[in-house]
Amino acid sequence: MNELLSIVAHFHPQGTVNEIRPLGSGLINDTYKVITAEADAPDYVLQRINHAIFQDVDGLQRNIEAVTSHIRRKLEARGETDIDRKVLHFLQADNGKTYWKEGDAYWRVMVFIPRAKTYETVNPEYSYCAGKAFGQFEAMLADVTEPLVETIPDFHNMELRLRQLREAVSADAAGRVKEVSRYLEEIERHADEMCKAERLHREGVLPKRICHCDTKVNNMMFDEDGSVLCVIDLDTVMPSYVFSDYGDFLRSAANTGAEDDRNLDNVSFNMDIFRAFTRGYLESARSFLLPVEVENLPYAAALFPYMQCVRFLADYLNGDTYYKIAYPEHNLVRTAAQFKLWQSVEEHQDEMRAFINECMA
Ligand code: GN1
Ligand code: MG
Repeated sequence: MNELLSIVAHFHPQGTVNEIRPLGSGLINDTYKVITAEADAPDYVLQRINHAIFQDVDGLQRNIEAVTSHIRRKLEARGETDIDRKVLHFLQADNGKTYWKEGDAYWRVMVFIPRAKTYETVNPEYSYCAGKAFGQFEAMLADVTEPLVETIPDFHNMELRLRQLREAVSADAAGRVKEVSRYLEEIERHADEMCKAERLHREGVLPKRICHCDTKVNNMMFDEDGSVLCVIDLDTVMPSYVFSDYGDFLRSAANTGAEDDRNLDNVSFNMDIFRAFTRGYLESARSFLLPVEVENLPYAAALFPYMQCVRFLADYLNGDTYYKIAYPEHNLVRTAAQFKLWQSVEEHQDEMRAFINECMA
């Protein structure tokens, strides 16, 4: 607590800090809530940025500042109210930056958004709102002029993720390859078709746009009435295919089970969530989406559980060096659950295509 307090002090929050306690369920950064004593002083969120993963912290924070100030200007121009609950606000530290380096750790502080909720699961009504919100998020960011860095280069590049898996298989650092052959075979059988986005991009037909790239359902803040306040966890905001935001939301929200469900009978693709989210997303994004982007949304829905399966499996084979785990076989359980979800998504390809055509008609 004392160490955390002295870090927070570099950001000069309003009020007196009463308590600092762990917050959220992210797999990458360490997050705390900073609670102040006075009723009129805001609470804050303190985060240690995982700079083993985000190696260019300065570039990362410059991205976030560009994006949040851009959104703030748009909301002001639109005459929105309650703007401080609709876009994140990062405090400046003594060094004039929105992060502070202490020893070899990097920290940042943002204002805590009061009376907002996050969910691990959502109903169709909330999914519709989420779809609209992500479409609007992408639309608002279409005219950012500052060049953004890729905070993790090639983050959602399926070819790279497969290469990393193959390297993990060859190294077999944890001696686990023998346990996972059934996953490896099935992944390899579909590898080419899953790398379609990279091919379309090389052919010059699929653009990169500024996307959020971590649209898990728990990265959205909802207001008490179910409307979306804002999206959080902006570390991965960078140029990518729109498939990223569309696919990763469905991967998390349309899973009838948990991301790491041990009971695979719980895991399947929920078409009601799919329909509601897609309807919302297309309403706000159809004005800028190209036909190639719309046509490939069912592919995107399959791509993300597939990619996440590949990433969890690679981490399992590497001996759990990337994702936080709660028990030794956690990454294998996650792999199995994402694998099952991917298979379930594949069964719905035709139905998804028909629904999207209906929405676009
Ligand atoms: C990580 O930070 P968090 O927990 O929201 C990961 C995502 C994965 C997700 C899987 C930088 O997100 O890409 O989809 O876990 N973020 C990074 O739950 O790798
Ligand atoms: Mg998160």
